[in-house]
Amino acid sequence: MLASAIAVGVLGLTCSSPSAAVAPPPKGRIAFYSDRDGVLQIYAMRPDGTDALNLSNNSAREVFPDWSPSGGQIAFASARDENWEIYAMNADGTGERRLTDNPAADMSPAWSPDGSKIAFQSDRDGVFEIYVMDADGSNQMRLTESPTDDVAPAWSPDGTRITFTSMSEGRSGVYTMTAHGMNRVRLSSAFADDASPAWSPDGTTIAFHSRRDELTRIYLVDSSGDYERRLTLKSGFAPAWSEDGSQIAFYSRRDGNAEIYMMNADGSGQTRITHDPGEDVRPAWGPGG
Ligand SMILES: [Ca+2]
Ligand SMILES: [Ca+2]
Repeated sequence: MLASAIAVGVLGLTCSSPSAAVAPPPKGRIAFYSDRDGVLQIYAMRPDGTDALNLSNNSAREVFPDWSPSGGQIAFASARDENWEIYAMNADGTGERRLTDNPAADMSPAWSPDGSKIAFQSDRDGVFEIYVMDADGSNQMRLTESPTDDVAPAWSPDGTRITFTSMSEGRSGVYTMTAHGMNRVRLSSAFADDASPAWSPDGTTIAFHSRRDELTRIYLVDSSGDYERRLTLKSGFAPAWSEDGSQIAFYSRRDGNAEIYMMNADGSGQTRITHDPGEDVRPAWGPGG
């Protein structure tokens, strides 16, 4: 009797622990880009992978979506003008407008937390540097001046700092600087192709991906530069936080082709949310999530 009660207890634990790892129903919409319809385009879907819509709907390549803080608009980069330019559109794909007009590659837009500015990368002055402009494309200004590439800007939630990827010490590393381009600091400890940083909504942590052995995986580092830890054992790229900070979307080729996944912010509950033979990459989690 006692033995069977213990057995039931153990069985009960075994049954309940997988469900304990499952994330609560996620909110918001996830934008990403994919070649599922032949050419790279911007899509948005529910966090369960349903209702995926082609928003940019163009014959040119369109990549790197980023939501405005209100969720009403999406900035992205488009090759429709024969070189990369930054565009913005309403979240339903209407109202497209070009924000940059430059023969160089203008890419990786990142909306500031107050919605007034967009940081981006451009090689208009030779190598890639980080620039910032007003959200209507005016007042374009360079923030970095480094002999090697500085790319992939992302803002701190209070808008005072920008994290980015730089090649300035030989291999790519995760750095931060002030929103005016000052006080540049390297955060990640390894010279291991650390890239694609994303600041947590509470400001304490930066997620990024790094190739420290045979796989590129997702890591966290405190925004002070301390306490690095690995979140994924399988491959993972381009982490993007949900608005409440409880979950992280990313992409991985762990199942054969690039798909979007999500997980809890502690790395548990990793779940695939796209199921398409195309390349589904670079998620950006809109507000509400
Ligand atoms: Ca351009
Ligand atoms: Ca896919």
